[in-house]
Amino acid sequence: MRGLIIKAISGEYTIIDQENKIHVAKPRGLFRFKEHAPKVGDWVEFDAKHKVIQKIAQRRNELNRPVIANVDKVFLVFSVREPDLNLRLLDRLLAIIEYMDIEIVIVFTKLDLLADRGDFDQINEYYRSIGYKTYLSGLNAIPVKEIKAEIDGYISVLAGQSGAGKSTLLNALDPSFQLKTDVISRALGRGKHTTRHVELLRVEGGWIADTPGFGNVDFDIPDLLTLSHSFREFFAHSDKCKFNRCLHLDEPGCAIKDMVADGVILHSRYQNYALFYREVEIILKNKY
Ligand SMILES: Nc1nc2c(ncn2[C@@H]2O[C@H](COP(=O)(O)OP(=O)(O)OP(=O)(O)O)[C@@H](O)[C@H]2O)c(=O)[nH]1
Ligand SMILES: [Mg+2]
Ligand SMILES: [Zn+2]
Repeated sequence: MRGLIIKAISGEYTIIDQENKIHVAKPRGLFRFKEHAPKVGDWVEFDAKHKVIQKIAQRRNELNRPVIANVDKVFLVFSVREPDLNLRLLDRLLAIIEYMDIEIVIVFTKLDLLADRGDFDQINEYYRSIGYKTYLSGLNAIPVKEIKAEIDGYISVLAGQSGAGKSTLLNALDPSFQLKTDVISRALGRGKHTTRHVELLRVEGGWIADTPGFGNVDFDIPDLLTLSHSFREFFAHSDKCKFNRCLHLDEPGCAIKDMVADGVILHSRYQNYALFYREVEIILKNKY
């Protein structure tokens, strides 16, 4: 039988088959070892009678945080207040995901807590202008219909800081999820309600995984030119730089730096790039 793994808890996998029937199975042979273990999001061949997973289909991609395979779409959920809009984490996640062949959707939450929309509207417009899809959300104004349509037909994950409103968003899509939304108990860690396993939840004809929030993710980037290209708008205009492989730092005739100075490129984007550059430089130095 063929099915999709939707949950994994201590070596036991919940699989949904093509007739929407639920099975629980364990991996056998090689799959028992961690590096070969099946993951949530895996399409597998399994023996329903003996409850064993026999084969894992080739993966399209795999994430380590959360541990999940075959992700089509990532929803980057970022609050504009409480916690304040963290553009550094947003730019970091955008750069990391850029080359994974995963579609990116940004959801800005807690718009109701913004007294003055001016700066935020400009930021939102900027991310749209460089090609990211964004949705705005707030108390009693969650774009449920639009987000459902985004999930339909895909495997998606939510990512973003703790307290950004990820679980709140999912509960609005389907109140029966009853996901815990208390920031405090999350922050305290091992609270009794805190979900620690990854699980795909059904929304329309798609699947989405809630994840605990996080504040940082490391870069795993082969070289600095790749990092510079992972900033979409830098890549788009890099042919205007004087040097072919311009990294937009100290090189003369850099079109990107000119665009930052002219206010065409968001200053925070460039600042974050420069910061990540130094970080990746150190990672690469230690690696080779
Ligand atoms: N005012 C306002 N509060 C919101 C909004 N969305 C979520 N909240 C509140 O923000 C708090 C955190 O929301 P959660 O949904 O638990 O956040 P989370 O991203 O799932 O957090 P973690 O699970 O810790 O990663 C809760 O108290 C929510 O009620 C919003 O749009 N406006
Ligand atoms: Mg949550
Ligand atoms: Zn340049």
